[in-house]
Amino acid sequence: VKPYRLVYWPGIPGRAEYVRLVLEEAQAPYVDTAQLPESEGGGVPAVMAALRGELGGVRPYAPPILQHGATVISQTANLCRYVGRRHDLWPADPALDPVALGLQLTVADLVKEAHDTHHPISGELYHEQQEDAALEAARSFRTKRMPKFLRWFERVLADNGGNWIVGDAVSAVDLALFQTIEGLRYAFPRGARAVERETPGLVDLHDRVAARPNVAAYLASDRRQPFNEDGLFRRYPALDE
Ligand SMILES: N[C@@H](CCC(=O)N[C@@H](CS)C(=O)NCC(=O)O)C(=O)O
Repeated sequence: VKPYRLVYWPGIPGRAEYVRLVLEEAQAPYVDTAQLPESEGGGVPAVMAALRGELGGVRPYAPPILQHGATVISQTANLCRYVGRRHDLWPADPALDPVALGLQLTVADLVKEAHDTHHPISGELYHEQQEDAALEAARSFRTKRMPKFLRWFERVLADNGGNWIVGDAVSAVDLALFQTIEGLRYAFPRGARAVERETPGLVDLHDRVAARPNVAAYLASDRRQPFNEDGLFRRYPALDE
């Protein structure tokens, strides 16, 4: 297997974490520029170089970015599918490919809405410049949007037999649901627990993903970065009240 190179901001798990989980579950060889010193081609300069188009191909709009041989691609869901397909972490049935992609993109929608609770006006402003709007956005997210998304995933999981969200085996989409639940629990400890009472199937899926040997080994390693207040999922207690 050609090694993968994942290009992402250092210091936060962020959206790259969705791709890392697929690479780790697959035991695929990869370099993570977020963990690499600048002197070895990592760090912020690696992201900036990729955004300038220096990896070749179409210059990416935003990280995470994946380089694999001559292939240079962006968009988290696209990366998860790309790696997943090469390592049996994506449904092999061609009819299920667009179905899985639809689910993976819906995870991305949920993640974007979770992110936008702390940046409801603009990603170009600091959170501290939009705190009042954030309170409002978070209330709506916790009470309406997050429950709507999670109840829907719960239904889809049940409709598929309860084991995996799509197809008959674990896929990148299951890993993404695991990571999203982790993030929601971090950002909204009270809000997430309240919804989880209604989504026992998703909680069970989360636990079964966490217990997979490759995932468990990754979670216990220093490659797994903790959530923090610079990332996608942030814990601002006021937003969970
Ligand atoms: N839809 C894209 C969003 C990518 C994205 O927003 N990346 C963030 C970091 S997680 C970023 O650096 N964005 C810069 C920007 O949007 O200007 C994806 O899912 O990959």
